[in-house]
Amino acid sequence: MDRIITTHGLRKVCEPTPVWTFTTLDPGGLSQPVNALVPGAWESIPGLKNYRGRAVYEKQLNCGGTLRFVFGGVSFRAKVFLDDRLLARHYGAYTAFDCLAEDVPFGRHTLRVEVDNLFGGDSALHVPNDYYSYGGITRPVTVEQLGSAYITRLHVTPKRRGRMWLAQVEVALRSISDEDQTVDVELKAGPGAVSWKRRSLSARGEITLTAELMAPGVTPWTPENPQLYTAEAVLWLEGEPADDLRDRFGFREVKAEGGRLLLNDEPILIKGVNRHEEYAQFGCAVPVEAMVQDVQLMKDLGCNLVRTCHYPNDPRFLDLCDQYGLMVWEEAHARGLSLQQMQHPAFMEQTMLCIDEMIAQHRNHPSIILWGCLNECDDEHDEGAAIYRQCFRRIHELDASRPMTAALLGRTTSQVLADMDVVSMNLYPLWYHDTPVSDYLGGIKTWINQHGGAGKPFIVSEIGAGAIAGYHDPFGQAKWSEERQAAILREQISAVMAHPETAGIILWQFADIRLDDGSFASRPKCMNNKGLMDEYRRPKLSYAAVKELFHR
Ligand code: ADA
Repeated sequence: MDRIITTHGLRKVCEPTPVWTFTTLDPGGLSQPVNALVPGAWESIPGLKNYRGRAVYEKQLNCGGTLRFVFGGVSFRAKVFLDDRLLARHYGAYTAFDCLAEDVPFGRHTLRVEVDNLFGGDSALHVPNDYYSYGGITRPVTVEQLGSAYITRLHVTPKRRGRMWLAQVEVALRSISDEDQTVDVELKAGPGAVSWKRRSLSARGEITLTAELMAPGVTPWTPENPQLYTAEAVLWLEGEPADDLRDRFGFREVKAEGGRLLLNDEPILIKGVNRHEEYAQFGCAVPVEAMVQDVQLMKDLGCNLVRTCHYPNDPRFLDLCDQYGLMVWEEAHARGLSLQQMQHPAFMEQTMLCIDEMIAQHRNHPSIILWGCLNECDDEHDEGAAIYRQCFRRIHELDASRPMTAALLGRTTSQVLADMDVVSMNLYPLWYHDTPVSDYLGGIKTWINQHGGAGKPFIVSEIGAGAIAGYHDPFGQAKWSEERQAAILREQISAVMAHPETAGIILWQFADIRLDDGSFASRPKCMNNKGLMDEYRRPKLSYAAVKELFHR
């Protein structure tokens, strides 16, 4: 299923069985249809490791009535058809989308999804990059059966007033009937409850109900004690419970104040890793078992935060972070785009869509303490800086309850420091250049303070070094050896932790990741090899070095 929690007790939800018929349409594909796993990346199918093109997934379903199809993630363009009727189109691999099919006669129907992962054309965010843009239906698909109205959204925002916790709740309903209806809604959120009686829901209309609930006696969510609560909304039609939606949330407050990041008013020092959602033979369709293991490995390393570089993650991973007490910096999709790439005609629309979907879909997760966007894009020209500001504004408009940030390229040219809640920079001393870490960090921080970043928390959002797993130099001198990587990480971590003005460090990166073949000349094995582990999570020497320093 699409979550590790139950989101509906009343609404009928099923997951189609996992084997779909799969046909490639372009050269380099397969000569005939095969069985393929959903969710799955097609690169896992023998012969398709490098397939970039179009493909069709088909599934026979026995269904009828009013159906809602929810796609957790399709990489990276999708067109959804039910019996040849186009229901939806979506761009972007890393957020969910849904579509409705009304009055479907009960019987056998074909769900067809046309998918492609072709670069170029309208694609502004998925471009050849320092990670791989996979192909396929890569996150779970669910099919829901709806009545004449349903709950589209349930958001809970924890608030603190003095010593008292409150839950601000928002429930949205949509009618899928041609007649006006009168509805009742009941909502519970932790210890609080509210009900709305006899509300009018016009034909095909939508309403949003809001309330502020007191939450006496609750235990706040912290990484050490990740206490979670359930919120549940029930929609009543004609005196009968007709639909429901549940989610989990936590009571916690995040603030950026006086140069520090505060969680429930306590300063936090971030010790984190950057994790790409990817696992050796499964590509970006990471099985939940491997997600659990990743979270356990991060806890073992002594991490308190994971950054979902460079896109929103599978909600099952976020559920696990909520539950295990791992804080999250969740980031909208975009990595290293030049001004010209940011001026692609589709860039703004695709970026805003990703921000909107990420926040709407993930905002209840208490583990998310920071929203991020636009990793290392153009922030030094007026036009690029203006785009950063638009994204920051959009994030704040949608959710002002968390600080926002962006991992900037570590250079002294940024124009957006004054616009961010938290200043973050990616720095690679001792890897891409040999400046001693503390000199480099000191210089950058002084510049930040003089250019709009003074008084804001400062995070080193990436730092690290490469190593080819299994390549050794007992003297620790050879570039790409495990020994040298471990030695560099020791120096980097010690210097950042010793700097009085840093709110934390996020290492690049958790595990090695795959790249396009185009990277062969600069990235050995066509991988980004700066992982503390290889792509199968086999630890390099740096794992133990980081573990020791992070547990101090
Ligand atoms: C950047 C970028 C990462 C990765 C890293 C590296 O900081 O944000 O995606 O490419 O550099 O390995 O050089």
